[in-house]
Amino acid sequence: MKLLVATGNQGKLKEIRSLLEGSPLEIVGLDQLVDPPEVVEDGATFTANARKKAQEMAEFSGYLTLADDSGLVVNALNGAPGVYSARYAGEQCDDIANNDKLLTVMEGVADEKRQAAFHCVMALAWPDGRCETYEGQVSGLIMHGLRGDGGFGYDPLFIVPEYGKTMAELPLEIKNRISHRGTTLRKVIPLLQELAKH
Ligand code: ITT
Repeated sequence: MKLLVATGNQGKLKEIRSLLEGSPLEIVGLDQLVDPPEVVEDGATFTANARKKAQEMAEFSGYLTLADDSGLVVNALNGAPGVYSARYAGEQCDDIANNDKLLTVMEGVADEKRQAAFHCVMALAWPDGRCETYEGQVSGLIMHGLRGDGGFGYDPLFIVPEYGKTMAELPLEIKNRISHRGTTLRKVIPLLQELAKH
């Protein structure tokens, strides 16, 4: 059975592929579709955006489709960057610019007020419009500088207290074990395995 993983983010795709390794699913990437539509992520919540991405791509492709909407929620910033995590420093920005902006706005925030969490919502959509969502989080703290070169996005700024390391310093296998994305995808896997049998 084929599963379209509807993400243009190579970091997410690598993690999802690794988490689904050994499953009977054949993973299809967006690069295998001809002229896929640009989905406008204008939802107010991770759930709304995840559903929109999954449903539009399932309808377009005819494949069972998995989409991930995720981001960093920082307590001292009232939940920002949240659903704007990918474009925190502007529409055409990259991870470096986003991390720079976060460090700048967090300047002067005391250590005991630097709590944050990565949130993930995954939507599984069928070409007939059905859609189910799943979610997961991981808590941590925002560092004062970058550390590590693994992962992607805000990983070098996000310290996981249990390990005393940033997400970017942890091997992929450990990130997947504890991350918002790993926790969420493990909730979807039983259904995917069931579907793969038919
Ligand atoms: P797609 O919509 O194509 O999947 P995207 O990068 O635009 O790709 P989102 O809208 O869900 O995806 O934004 C997610 C952003 O949140 C991502 O670009 C990172 O900045 C951040 N993020 C999400 N998961 C992360 C992780 O595991 N580590 C670090 N940053 C993460």
